[in-house]
Amino acid sequence: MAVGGMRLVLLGPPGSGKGTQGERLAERLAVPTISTGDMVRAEIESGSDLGRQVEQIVVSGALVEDQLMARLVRRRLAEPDTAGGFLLDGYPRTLPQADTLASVLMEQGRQLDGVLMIDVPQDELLRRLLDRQRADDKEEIIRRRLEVYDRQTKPLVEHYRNLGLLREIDGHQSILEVETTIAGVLESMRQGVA
Ligand code: B4P
Repeated sequence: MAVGGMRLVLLGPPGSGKGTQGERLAERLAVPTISTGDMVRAEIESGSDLGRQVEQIVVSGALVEDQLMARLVRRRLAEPDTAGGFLLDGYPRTLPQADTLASVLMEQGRQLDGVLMIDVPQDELLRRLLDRQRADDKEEIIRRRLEVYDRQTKPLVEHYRNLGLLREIDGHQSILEVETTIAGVLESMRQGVA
């Protein structure tokens, strides 16, 4: 498996470092990052009707509906820059989204190489997100997002473990240490030992 051509998913609770590591990793692997959080925020910033609708969902701590995310991700994965691999940051976040992703990739004759699950204890997640102060980072909303993660996204861990794709990363380390851990995991995937 060529590291440069990898098709990866970054999975983890809000504040686990998906966005932070995604940027570093995409540069290292020379593949585009597809951050659905960034896509959603861009839609909101555009001031479109859709953006206004989506904003209410995001600031409530809930997830945007699966069908809308499916449209955005399907369109993005059809772009030619993803032909040499990609890093999905924040997608899928529900089991139906995982099914959509599998179908889109199957239609394109591709499949995932791995799912990197970044694990961080809940009190540390709260601390990081309270420090960040984004519009959806008020304590009450953060707690809701963590509950939504437990209910809707956590089942993906078992799903991808059963598919043999899951690679668990200890995210409760410095940003640099997490980056080094991920690099080690990717290297062992490349050598076919993980
Ligand atoms: P996201 O943008 O994906 O929100 P996030 O989970 O909070 O971001 P992330 O987890 O990447 O942040 P990071 O840890 O890097 O989504 C926002 C919203 O969009 C969602 O709530 C949802 O409504 C909607 N949405 C997105 N995708 C969707 C989908 N597929 N379906 C439905 N809805 C969707 O950063 C957090 C902080 O921690 C930063 O300040 C960072 O500096 C810090 N940090 C990171 N690593 C650290 C470390 N090792 N040590 C200390 N601090 C660290």
